[in-house]
Formats: sequence, C-alpha cells, structure tokens
Amino acid sequence: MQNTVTPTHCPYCALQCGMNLTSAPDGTVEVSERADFPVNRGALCGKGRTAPAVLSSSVRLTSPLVRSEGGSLVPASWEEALGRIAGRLGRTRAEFGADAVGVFGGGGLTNEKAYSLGKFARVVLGTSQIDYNGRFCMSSAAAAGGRAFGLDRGLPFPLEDIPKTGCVILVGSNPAETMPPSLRYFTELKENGGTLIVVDPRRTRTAEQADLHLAPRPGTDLALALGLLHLIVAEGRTDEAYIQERTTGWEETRAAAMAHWPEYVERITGVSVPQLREAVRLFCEPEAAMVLTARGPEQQSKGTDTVGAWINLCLATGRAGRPLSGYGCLTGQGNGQGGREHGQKADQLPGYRKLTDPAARAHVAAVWGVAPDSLPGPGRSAYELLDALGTDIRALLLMGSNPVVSAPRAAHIEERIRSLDFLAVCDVVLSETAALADVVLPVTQWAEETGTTTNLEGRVLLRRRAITPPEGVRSDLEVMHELAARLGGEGGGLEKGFPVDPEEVFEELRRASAGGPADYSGITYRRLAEENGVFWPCPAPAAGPGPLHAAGPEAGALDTVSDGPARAGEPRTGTGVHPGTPRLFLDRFATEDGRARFVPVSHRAIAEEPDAEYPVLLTTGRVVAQYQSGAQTRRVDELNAAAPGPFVELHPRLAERLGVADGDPVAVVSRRGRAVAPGRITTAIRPDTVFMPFHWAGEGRANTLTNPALDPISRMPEFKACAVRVEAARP
Ligand SMILES: Nc1nc2c(c(=O)[nH]1)N[C@H]1C(S)=C(S)[C@@H](COP(=O)(O)OP(=O)(O)OC[C@H]3O[C@@H](n4cnc5c(=O)[nH]c(N)nc54)[C@H](O)[C@@H]3O)O[C@H]1N2
Ligand SMILES: Nc1nc2c(c(=O)[nH]1)N[C@H]1C(S)=C(S)[C@@H](COP(=O)(O)OP(=O)(O)OC[C@H]3O[C@@H](n4cnc5c(=O)[nH]c(N)nc54)[C@H](O)[C@@H]3O)O[C@H]1N2
Ligand code: SF4
Ligand SMILES: [Mo]
Repeated sequence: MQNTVTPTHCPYCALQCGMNLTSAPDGTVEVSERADFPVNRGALCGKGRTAPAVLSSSVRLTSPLVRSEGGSLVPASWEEALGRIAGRLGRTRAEFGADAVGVFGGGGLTNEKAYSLGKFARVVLGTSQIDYNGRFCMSSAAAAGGRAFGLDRGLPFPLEDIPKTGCVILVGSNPAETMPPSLRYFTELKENGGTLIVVDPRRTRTAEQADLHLAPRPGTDLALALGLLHLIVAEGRTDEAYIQERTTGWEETRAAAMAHWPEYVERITGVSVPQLREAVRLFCEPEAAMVLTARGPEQQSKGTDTVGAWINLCLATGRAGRPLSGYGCLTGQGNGQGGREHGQKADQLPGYRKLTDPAARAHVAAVWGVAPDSLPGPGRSAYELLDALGTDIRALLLMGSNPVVSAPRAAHIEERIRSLDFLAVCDVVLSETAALADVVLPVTQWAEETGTTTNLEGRVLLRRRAITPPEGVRSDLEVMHELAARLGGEGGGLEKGFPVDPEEVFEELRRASAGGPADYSGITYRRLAEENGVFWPCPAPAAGPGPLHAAGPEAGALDTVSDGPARAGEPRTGTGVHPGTPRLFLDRFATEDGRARFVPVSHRAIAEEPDAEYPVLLTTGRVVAQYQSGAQTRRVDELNAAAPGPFVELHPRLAERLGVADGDPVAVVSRRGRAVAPGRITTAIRPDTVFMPFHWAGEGRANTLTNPALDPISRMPEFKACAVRVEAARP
C-alpha cells in the first residue's frame, strides 16, 4: 500500500488554511504544505501543523459513555447511548413541552452539520430553544452589517485586496496570534506603501507592525470612532457626492458625531487628540481604505453600535462598496461564517433567512416537507439559553462547544448545566462540559469526514475525508439520523430527512438556501473541488419561472438549467453557471433602495465601570498556541509547551503597587468570582487594565470573572471589559 495525499483544510480558525494530509499505511498522518490554496499559500500556524495529534486515539473518545448508577461515566454501546438520549429527550418533551428541550451548536460545525442541527431542533424536537456559540463571537458585527448594508458577510472582499488598498484600520484584532498566515497581507500592504493602524489596549504583536497604534481604554471604541468622524467632518474630509448617491441617514449621524468633541473623546478613551488627527490623515489621504474589526470592539454590551460607528466612518468617507475599500469583520471559528447562515441561530432559517418571515418559513417548510405552521418561532440567545438550563429548559443536546470554559460568568453557567435533568454531548474529546453529561457520544472530526465550511471571506470550501475514523466513533450526521429515527413517534420515518452522507445534506441545503441572502444553490461539491472554493451568493440559474422550492429536485438538477434573470450587482457568465461573488456591494448595497444606511449612535459606558472596590479593568482574549476553550489544543504536547497555562498580563506600575514580581500568583476578583494565575509583567498593556487569555479551566479560568451583560441587539456578552480587583495571591 502507498501513502495517500488529500488536499483539505485546517480544523481550527476562520482562515481555513489549505493543507495536504498524507496518510501512511501504518496509520500515521502528516500535514504538509498545500501551495495551491490562495488564502494561506502553504503557510500554517502551529495549531494547524499539529492538528493531527488530536486524531490520535490516545487523547480522544472512542466509545459512547453513559452515567452509571454510581455517578461515573462508563463505556456503553451506541445502541444503549442513543436509546437513552432519545428516551430522555422524548420524555422531557412529553412531560414539559417541546421548549423544555434545548439545543446548543457551534461555529466549528460544518455547514452540513449546522444545517441539520437547526432542522433537527425544529422538525424532530419541535423546540424553539436552539442557539450556538457564534453568539459569543461575531454576532455584533453581523447585526451592524445587516443594519447598514442589508447583508452580513464577514469580509465583503477577498483578503487579496488588502495589500492593494491605501490604509487599513484593524480594530481589536490580533491576527499575529489569531490568524498568523494572514499577517502577510498586512506586511504586503506596507511594502506597497499603504499604512496600518491598530486599535488595541495592548501593544500586541500585531500592533508592533503598525504605523500607528492607538491604545484606548477597553470598551471605548465607540467614542473613538465618533471622535474620528467628528474630525473628518471638521476637516472637510467627507465624500459628499458618495453620501448623496449611495447612503441614507447622514444628517442624524453627522449631528451625533459633532457632539463628540476630540477633547471629550480623549478623556474617555485615553487616545490623544494629535493621535486622533494622525489616524484621520492616514485613513483619508489615500484613494481607498478599509476598516476591519474583530472581537475587541464586538464583544461589548454595545458591540452593535460600536461596529456601526466604524461603518459610519467608512460611509462618510466613501469607503464602502467601492473597489479596494470597505468595512469587514474577521470571523473567528472554522465555520464562523457558514455556521451563522443555515439555521442553528435562534431566529434563523437556512440561507440567512429569518424565522419570523412568512415567505421564508413557507420556502423552508416546503423543502423540509412540513407545514409552515409547525415551525416554532425564535428562541433565546446563547447566554440566555444557558442561563435558563435547569429551570425552563430541562434537557440539552450540545454539539461543538465547551461552555463550562467559554461562557461568560462560567461558574454560574457550570452550576446551571449541573442542574439539568439530562445533558447529552457530542464531542471528539472529553471536554469539561462533556465530563458533566449523562451521555457522551464520540464523533468523527475534520480529517475523517467530508463537509463544507465558509471562511471569513465568504468563500465556501470543501474539506475532504482523508483517513478512516477509529472504530467506535460515528459522525454528527449519523447521530442526528439515528435520533430522528428514535424520536419520530408514530409512523416514524423522520430519519429520511437526516441523511448521513454530507453531500446529500448539502444538496438539500442548496435548495433550502435558494433565493435567500446567503444563496448556495449554484454551489456543488464538484465545483468546490475544481475551483478551490466559491464565494456566496452563488445562485443557481432559475429553472423556468418561480423559485426553487420543490422538495424533490435531484442532485444535478440545479446546475444543468439555463441562465435566469441576474440579480442586481451580481456577475453572470454565459454558461449558465454563476461564478460566485468575491466582492459585494460594488453597484448597490443589499438594502431595498440599494443605499447603505447610516445609523446614528452615541457613546455609552460599559455595563460595569470600575469603582473603589473593583478599580481595574479586565479584558480577555487569545494566545497563538491555544484554541478557544482549549478542549482540542490542550491535548497537544507541542502547544502546551508553548502555552502551558493561564496568566494575568499587568503593567509594571500596577505590579509594583500590588507588590508582585513577574511569575508571582495574582488573584483577579470580580463580582462573579475569583481567578488566580501567574502575573506576567509588561509595558505592553495600559496601567489601568489587566488581560487574561480564556483557554483554560480551573483556578485560572478567565470566564469565572467576565460579565454577561448583553448587547440589546446582538445579545453578545461583554467579554472585553469588566471591573475587577487585583491582588497578590500569597500561598
Ligand atoms: N490562537 C488562536 N487563534 C484563534 C482563536 C483562538 O482561540 N486561538 N480563536 C478563533 C476565533 S473563534 C476568533 S473569534 C478569533 C478572534 O480573533 P481576535 O479578535 O484577533 O482575538 P482576541 O484575542 O479575542 O481579541 C483581539 C484583541 O482585542 C483586544 N481588545 C480587548 N479589549 C478591547 C477593546 O475594548 N477594544 C479594542 N479595540 N480591542 C480590545 C485584545 O487586547 C486582543 O489583542 O480568533 C480565531 N483564531
Ligand atoms: N473570556 C472570553 N470568553 C470567550 C471569548 C473571549 O474572547 N473571551 N471568545 C468567545 C468566542 S469568540 C468563541 S467562538 C467561543 C468559543 O468557545 P467554545 O464554544 O467552547 O468553542 P471550542 O473550544 O472551539 O469548543 C468546541 C468543542 O467542540 C468540539 N468539536 C470540534 N469539532 C467538532 C465536531 O465536528 N463535532 C462535535 N460534535 N464537536 C466538535 C471540540 O472538541 C470542543 O470541545 O468562546 C467565547 N468565549
Ligand atoms: S491560521 Fe487558523 S486555519 Fe490557519 S493553520 Fe492556524 S488555526 Fe489553522
Ligand atoms: Mo469566535
């Protein structure tokens, strides 16, 4: 037997780097460079390089586990484990109603899984109580993008446009640690004469590359953007012709910005007026410019308005919907983009449709073969759902998240999870959350199964199965198929709606998304393999009159039909095949009148300002060698060697006041709890702020401290700013 080489993509972040996997007859798997994939051109970070370590049976689950009479998790057969889950979910539903059963998904799940999970909740369980961890990720940017542009796609242009623009403002984004291969785009920007501005309370490895680093107090990005807009107006740098032609609502937005004087903004943010002026000059002088946000400004209780303020800055200067200009959000998880489009979100149906829209319900219900009235309405957002566990929600099915580590106010959420009547978790490893479950199902992962993801550029990608999974594990799709069979009730047969073949699921997803904002109907597995990804929207040419909503057309039907009417702003080819849409909004925005909408916003404080008792600000985030809750990467030796545990980053002045030396244990106390980790003293952070990464459980868990105050629109918790007290933790 020979080695086989399979081109595929990394299991982790939203860059979805291309890689080749070589599997040898003896079972070993190696990652090698895949230079033909344009996004990373072969480069990988340490997490991607070491990803095969998590395929090893020594660190993962290979048998279902059930909770024994004695209270411990013991191996069981699939038959028994699936039977228990179906029995308990069915009984909960019968006793307390369908909404007593909750479902929690993840932005790391493939499109096929996310789609099936949303369908499973609504069709099999009949519950409205489904949401997912993407709510903790980029939901504020999604809400602001939808509000301004009528459509939310992470980046409205490919990464390859970045080096060609004149200036990029990166707001609360640290790609040097969170997407290392993407740093090349910013280096090339500078080589081409463009400038990079980084807005971050810490002088990160990314900020070190910047021409200008602004270090605002955490939670004040909204004021900062308003101050910049004020200066843009005062200096006569607005693009009046563009505002006239392509936007609405400027007057109110202008008035709101004029109330934010630069000196006032300096007082709120700590960024000096000369620095504000310099940022305006760098942003406005070139022909084209971009603003990119990530979790810094988004994970705030005013994240939607904050992102809105940065979008306003782009609109006022004519820097959106034009070549090499625009606003974009750098999504986070492997399928952070696709995971938010196909129905695992509380208020959503596939194709980025709204659950409250009667036409959307009718279309999707027809694809699913159910009555539109049978679809439940919108449910609760992620934190609200987790907070309701053990009260309204008695049983939970969880797939693709580890909230015991990653949810805000985690000790409370852990307690809520423990109070459930029943918890079932599908995972690759025994995560901290899986360890609390009544039944754990071991599932296949990236290299062992085929599926699609959608990267931060809106590029839909094909991950291919490269190796045979170990005995004893099954795919998430099989789990849903089997549970549908057992929960189908009288007549049964529901499992037919949950195929185990991912391509079959994708074919149905195409039909369900057809005509929706995130239209995948023109995308096929074959195209994805041949074209190295396709950008949505990519509609299939309409087959005769009327939308593609029949429940039955067979796999090939959508791509053999002739050219239908083109939608405004979308390129067409003469072949009947839509080429996909790398760049959005160049002719018109996705709003009804085609214009972008200014939304007037004003500064407001964070939900929990420091006071005498809790005088310091805590912010949280990531380090390069660990991923998210660490469930996967904490099982990789090389990554643990590079990032062995939690720490508290603090300024020398604060350290001196507390009497702690580098490496001493530091206690951080908030109204939610107390965490202890070694201090890491650095001038790279503001003296009024401490930083903790959130990748670890136990004593150093950052989320013991964080504040679950929610943004009123996106329902995003305020991970990036809360009030704490910091002390030396003497043993
Ligand atoms: N190594 C690694 N890479 C990852 C991940 C991972 O866990 N580890 N996760 C992936 C996922 S899901 C995501 S969402 C992305 C996240 O990617 P990023 O958004 O780049 O990551 P964070 O570290 O959460 O936050 C970015 C920066 O925001 C800064 N910040 C904190 N508070 C504020 C504030 O109030 N304002 C501003 N402007 N900045 C602030 C922090 O100092 C930090 O440097 O990364 C993806 N890539
Ligand atoms: N303090 C603080 N907290 C944060 C953040 C922050 O910046 N600060 N960031 C937030 C953000 S942006 C995010 S995205 C969340 C992420 O936090 P989580 O939602 O906890 O995400 P992961 O740690 O990636 O958890 C994914 C789980 O699914 C498993 N898994 C992987 N692939 C599959 C699969 O195909 N099927 C199944 N069934 N399971 C799979 C993994 O092993 C892991 O246990 O954390 C949020 N929490
Ligand atoms: S940057 Fe992201 S996608 Fe690329 S190798 Fe690292 S974790 Fe994987
Ligand atoms: Mo994320």
